[in-house]
Amino acid sequence: MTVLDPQIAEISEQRGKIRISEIFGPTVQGEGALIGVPTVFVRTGGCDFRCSWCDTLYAVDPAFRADWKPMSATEVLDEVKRLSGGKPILITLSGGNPAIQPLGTLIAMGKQEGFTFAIETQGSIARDWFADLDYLTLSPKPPSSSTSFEADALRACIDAAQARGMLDGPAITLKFPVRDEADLMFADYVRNLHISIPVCLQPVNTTPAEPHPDGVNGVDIDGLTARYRWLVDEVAKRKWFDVRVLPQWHVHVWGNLRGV
Ligand code: MET
Repeated sequence: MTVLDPQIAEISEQRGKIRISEIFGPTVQGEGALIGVPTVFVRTGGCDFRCSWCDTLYAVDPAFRADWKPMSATEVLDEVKRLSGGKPILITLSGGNPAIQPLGTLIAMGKQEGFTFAIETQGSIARDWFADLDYLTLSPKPPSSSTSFEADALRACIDAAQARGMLDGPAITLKFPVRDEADLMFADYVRNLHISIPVCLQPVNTTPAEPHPDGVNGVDIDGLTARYRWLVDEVAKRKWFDVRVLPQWHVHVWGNLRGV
């Protein structure tokens, strides 16, 4: 009798499956170009980055790995349908870095049934299924995140999304979290590498893990509002009239609460 190594058994069982941290909604997208749009979030587990101010460590830190459930595309879509009452809705793929996961089948299956797809990713890993998305948010991480930026990887993401031509691919946005002057300079540098791509700037929630006594569910709302005002002043001063300055509206409404 051949006994299959349990680890190998687990790997072959999980092949093709998507590691899911959480699926929730319907709610609205709280930030970026699709702010306010009704959506169901599919949050995957695992990330190639570890940002200093990460607001979703439970989907990033391997310490939470046991909470990430391998699911097939059919299982994910069934759960989204259960939440949406069977009605097609925008599915927002986030993470972690969802680009790590095998999401091509889910996107193809969902589109056949009328669902639309957006993804939130840092732009470090390009996938050919980016071309099948409706919306691609690329969020390069600035110096305050303490991660390093690879211009070639970001370009590869844009090229993958536009592989069938610019007009056939997803609507792309560059979304920059900004904490300080150095982050602003970074955003300016990167946006100038891709001048045709619309830009959103948003203040960073710098204390996602340190509850603030007077805030909304632990968030320093006054601090965020002050950073938003600073960002508007900077954009005005620099005459960046082609960018959008947006809050992380979900943080103002729900704080760091999960599942909203
Ligand atoms: N990693 C993705 C991004 O950078 C998802 C949100 S960040 C936790 O946009």
